[in-house]
Amino acid sequence: MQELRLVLALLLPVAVYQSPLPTDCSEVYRAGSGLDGVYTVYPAGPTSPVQVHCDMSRDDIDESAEKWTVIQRRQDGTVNFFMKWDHYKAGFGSAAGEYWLGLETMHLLTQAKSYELRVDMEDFEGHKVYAHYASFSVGPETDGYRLGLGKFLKGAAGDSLGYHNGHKFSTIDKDQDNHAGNCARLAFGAFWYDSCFGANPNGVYMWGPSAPAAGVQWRAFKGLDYSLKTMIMKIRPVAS
Ligand SMILES: [Ca+2]
Repeated sequence: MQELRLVLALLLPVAVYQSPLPTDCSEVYRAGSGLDGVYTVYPAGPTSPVQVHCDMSRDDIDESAEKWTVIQRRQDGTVNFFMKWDHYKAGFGSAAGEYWLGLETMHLLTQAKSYELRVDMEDFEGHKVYAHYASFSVGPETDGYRLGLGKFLKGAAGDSLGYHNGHKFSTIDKDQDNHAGNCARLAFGAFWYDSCFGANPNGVYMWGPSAPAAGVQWRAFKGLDYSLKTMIMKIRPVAS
């Protein structure tokens, strides 16, 4: 009897039910957290926690129950985005402020579920617009973290990202673009450059009017000589 008790005591901790760890903000929301803010998610499993900003607000247009996971955010120039490949792969910045989630995490998320993308942006005069795309995925590193983008659905920002669809990611130290030169170096950023860009969300933060092709830019909204105040890329599961 004594022995049996011992065996039970040893087995008990293993038998405790473990609730599944959230992989994105939609799952955080379903687990009962309804406020905007920073949460820990586990796209690569229990040993690899990742901090993200969750936008739990109800979309004013759609009534989707799915919630947005922010994968990139610019808002005040406090984080240096002119970084090399390893940083863009792993992610950098702070989920409470400006950050890049990381290409590997984006790949893990978007290969596990189908996601859509919305890019929110604002200029220094207070004009807020967005661009909404039907799908968003990032391929494996072995294929250069290639961008898979669905069709432009709506948004007054206009479509400046479609030009980047199907291209590999490029950084100053890893040129995978279609330009004879190095787009990351020319645009002072890192992105899914073609030859080179319509949008440059990871460009240098410049507080408004900027030198052409260097700031935080979205061509169809403010042209290529204006650096935006905010740029936020966020994804959510496609409602099934
Ligand atoms: Ca090149």
